[in-house]
Amino acid sequence: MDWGKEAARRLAEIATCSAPGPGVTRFPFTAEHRAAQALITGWMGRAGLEVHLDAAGTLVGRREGPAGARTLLIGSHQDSVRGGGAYDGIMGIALACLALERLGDRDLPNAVEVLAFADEEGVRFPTALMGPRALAGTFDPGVLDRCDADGVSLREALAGFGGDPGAVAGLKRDPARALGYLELHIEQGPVLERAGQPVGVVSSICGIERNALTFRGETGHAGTVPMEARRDALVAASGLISTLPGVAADWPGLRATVGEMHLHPNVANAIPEEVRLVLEIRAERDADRGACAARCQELAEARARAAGCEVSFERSYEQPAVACDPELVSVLRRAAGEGVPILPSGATHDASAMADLCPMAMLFLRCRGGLSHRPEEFASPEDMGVAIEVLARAIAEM
Ligand code: HGY
Ligand code: MN
Ligand code: MN
Repeated sequence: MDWGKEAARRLAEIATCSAPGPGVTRFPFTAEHRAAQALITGWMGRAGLEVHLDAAGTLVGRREGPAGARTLLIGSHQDSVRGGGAYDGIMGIALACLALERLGDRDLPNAVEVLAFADEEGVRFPTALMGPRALAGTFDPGVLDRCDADGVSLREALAGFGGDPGAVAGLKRDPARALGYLELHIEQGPVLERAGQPVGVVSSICGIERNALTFRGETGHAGTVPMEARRDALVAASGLISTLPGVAADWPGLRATVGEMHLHPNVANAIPEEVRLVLEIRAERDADRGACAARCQELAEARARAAGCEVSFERSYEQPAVACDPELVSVLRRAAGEGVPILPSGATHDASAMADLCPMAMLFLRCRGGLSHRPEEFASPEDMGVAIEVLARAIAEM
C-alpha cells in the first residue's frame, strides 16, 4: 500500500464534506461534520479501532493494549475555518488511522486512542477546544451557552449532534492512565519547505488570546451630519486597527490581528453607530501577550474618546503558551531520524489543551508555500507517507 497516496485520496474525499464555496468550510455539529464523521468512522474501523462518540462530540477510536498498559492518545480536529484548506486538522486524524492500519495486528506496547475533536478553530462559536478541555478537566460549562451567528447555542448544537452537554464535565481522564498525546499537523508556515524537509518536530506552541471590542458612537445621515459633529464608531475602531503593526513590533515575534469585524447599521449612507471586532494576539511568551493587550486597550480607549465614542474591551478566549514534552520530543526525533528540524508553532492546536492532561508533542508536515487557512493549503502524498512511517515507529517503540 502507498500510504501517502491513500492519505491523499481520503483527504480529497473528506474535503467534499464542506459547505458550498471555495476551499473547505466544515464547522462543528453541522451536516458537513456529520458527513465527515461517517468517513472517519470508516477510517477508524479499517484501523481496527472500537469507535464511539463521546459527550463532547469527539469521535474516539480505541485499540486495547496489554493488561494494565496506559493509553497513547493521538488526535487532531475535524473542523476547518471558513474557506480553509483540506489538511489543517483532518490530516492528523487520517494519518493516525493510517499509521495504525500500517501496524496491522502487531502487538503494541500500549493501548492507543485516535481522537477526532469537533471544534478547534472556534469559528462557529466564540469558544474552542471543548473536546480536549473536557478530557483534560479544564472545560468551562459556561461556554455551552455561547451562541453562533444564528443564535444556536453550543449546548443545543452539541445535543442535536448526539453529544450530551450535561456529561461533558464527566469526561475528565485520569492523567495516570494517559501515556501522552501526539498530534500530526500541517506546519501552516514556510520553515520546513525552506529547509527542504518533509517533517519537523515542534518545540512549543504559542499562547493566544481573543478580545471582543465594541465601539459605540451615534448613527446619522451620511449627507447631512457635519464631519465635526459626528461620533463615528468606525473612525474610532480603524484608529486602533491602523496602529497594530507598530504596536506588535514592540514585542519580537508577537502577532496581533483583527480578522473579524461587524458594523451596524452597515449601510453606505449612514454613519457607523457600532463596531464589534475580535482582536487576536499571539506570542511565544505570555507576558508579552498580556502587555500588548493592555497597550491595545489603552489605545482603543484613547481612539474612542477622540472620536466621541465609548469602547468595551473583554477577553473572550485564552490559551497559554505551552512547551512540548522533552521525552516525547525525543521519541519523535528518534522516529524521524536525527537532523529533523525542531521548530515552534505560531498556530495553536488541540495539543495546547491536551498539555493540561498529559505530556504532549507534535510532528509538523511541510506546507507548500506556507499557505494555510485558505484553499491552496497542500501537503504532498510523499510527505504524508514519511509522516505515517514516523508515527508508526513512534507508536511501536514508545
Ligand atoms: O488559529 C489557529 O492557530 C488554529 O488554526 N486554530
Ligand atoms: Mn486552523
Ligand atoms: Mn489546526
